[in-house]
Amino acid sequence: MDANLYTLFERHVVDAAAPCLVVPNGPVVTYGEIAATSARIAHALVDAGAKPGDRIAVQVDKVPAVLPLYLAALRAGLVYLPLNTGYQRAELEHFFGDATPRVVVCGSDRLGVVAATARDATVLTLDAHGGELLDRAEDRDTSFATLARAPDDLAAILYTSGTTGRSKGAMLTHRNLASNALALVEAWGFTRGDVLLHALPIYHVHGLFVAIHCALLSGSRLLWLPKFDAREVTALLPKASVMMGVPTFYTRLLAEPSFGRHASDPVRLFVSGSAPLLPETFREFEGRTGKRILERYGMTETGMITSNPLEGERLGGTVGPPLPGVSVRIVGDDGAPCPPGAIGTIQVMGPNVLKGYWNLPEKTREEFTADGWFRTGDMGEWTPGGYVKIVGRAKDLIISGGLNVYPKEIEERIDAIEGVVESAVVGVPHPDFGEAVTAVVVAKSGHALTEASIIATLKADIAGFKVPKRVFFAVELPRNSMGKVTKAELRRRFAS
Ligand code: MCA
Ligand code: AMP
Repeated sequence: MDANLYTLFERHVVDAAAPCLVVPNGPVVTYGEIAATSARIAHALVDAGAKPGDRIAVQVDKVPAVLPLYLAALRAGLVYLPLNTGYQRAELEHFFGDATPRVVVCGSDRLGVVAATARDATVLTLDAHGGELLDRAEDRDTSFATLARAPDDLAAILYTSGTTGRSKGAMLTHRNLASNALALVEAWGFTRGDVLLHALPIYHVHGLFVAIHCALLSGSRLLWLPKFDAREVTALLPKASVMMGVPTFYTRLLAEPSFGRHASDPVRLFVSGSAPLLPETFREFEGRTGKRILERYGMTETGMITSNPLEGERLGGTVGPPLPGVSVRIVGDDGAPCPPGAIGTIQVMGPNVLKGYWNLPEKTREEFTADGWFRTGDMGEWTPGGYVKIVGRAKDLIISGGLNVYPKEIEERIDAIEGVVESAVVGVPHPDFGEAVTAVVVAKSGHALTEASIIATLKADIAGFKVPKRVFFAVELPRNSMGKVTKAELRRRFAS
């Protein structure tokens, strides 16, 4: 049987005239129109030379046409490779060099840098008002024979940064995405009547797969916002029934004076994930709205792993039990399963777990145990009731506003700046982003470096969210007896 994820979506469309994507004060796009546009775009991509299995990289603003573009890629059997719009030249060079996309779709403001970095690809523009991709698609047929795919064929590659400082491409199959989407629709009770307020970016698992797939598989509608703005979201929430967000969305809503029961009462479900939701945010939100945020836990490599329940008790500070079909184990240093209350590393197995890392068979082997479990790099424990509680990370990772930053990548860039002896990058608590990327730099004597000059140098090369919010200078970095920089000490020292 055809395992193409698009075929699964198509099977769930009961009313082609029903709205699928609604832009406030803008167009309403029906399921039928999305299908027709995706067919036209699929023809245009095939004409551009894209063959099944080819990668199509997409670095565009959150314009409505991204949705049919994503579906067109699935229909044509291509491998969708979404890229954060903040990525700069150095990052793009790595992604394009590694994934060798056949087609790159980008905003016209990015055309110069994309054309210079994706040399062997056909580059097509896509903006709010059109672009070459839509020009080429315009007169094409509104039907397209979706290519049959096997369950293990790739649907997407999502780059995720790593401890080595180099991003690696997580290969996600049609089975990975379909199994997770079906589990979430069931677990979160999505039905045709739902309206999902969508303010997340569409180049990560959260906004692209978790949110969009829930809507497409339930025939519900997406209330499509280009980005999160607390006041606008407060005004629109009465029109929605579900909102998904990172913890920063919730802290910003709580800081918004107009946010209260008028906004939250019509919403049946608030979901949070991608970063830890502080217990005080969970409590404050319940106090203000009478509703408990449903926190879930996931990874790019695995999709969603656990979720607090829709019915039943949602516990702040926990991420709930494993989703149906997903197995989780928490193991100690000796590899033995931990009893409730004992901390260990979290491992996952199931149809949701990635096929491997693109071009990195060795890395793929490392991240799986001998008996086939995927190592998340997160530390956790079971509650007596079978919920997972995440207590920390074994990996040296900073999560800022739901976006991952690996210190090593930033340290390498800072160390390459003239006048720097060495550096250490840590995450310190931040009221808005949860954690803030913070650098501590040891400079050569007589250097002319300043905090502003280091930040400016980094901004030219890498995405803004990775650039340290603060840079401090130190005479030396604290080290333990093994000579390793003691980051815990730096975090303590610079926490305030
Ligand atoms: C933007 N900036 C940030 C961040 N976002 N700095 C640190 N951390 C961030 N997350 C910087 C920009 O570079 C810019 O810097 C300045 O802030 C303003 O940019 P702007 O775009 O206006 O920011 P914003 O609109 O306030 O965005 C903050 C945000 C956004 C709403 C929290 O980052 C966001 O939507 N985050 C969600 C990320 C997400 O979807 N994560 C899911 C990953 P300057 O002014 O200096 O240029 S998937 C995942 O993690 C797994 C699978 C899971 O479980 O979901
Ligand atoms: P990413 O690589 O962007 O997919 O981020 C995945 C990582 O985000 C996980 O390994 C966790 O460290 C973190 N994460 C996701 N959801 C949660 C959550 N609800 N609580 C704590 N950490 C989370």
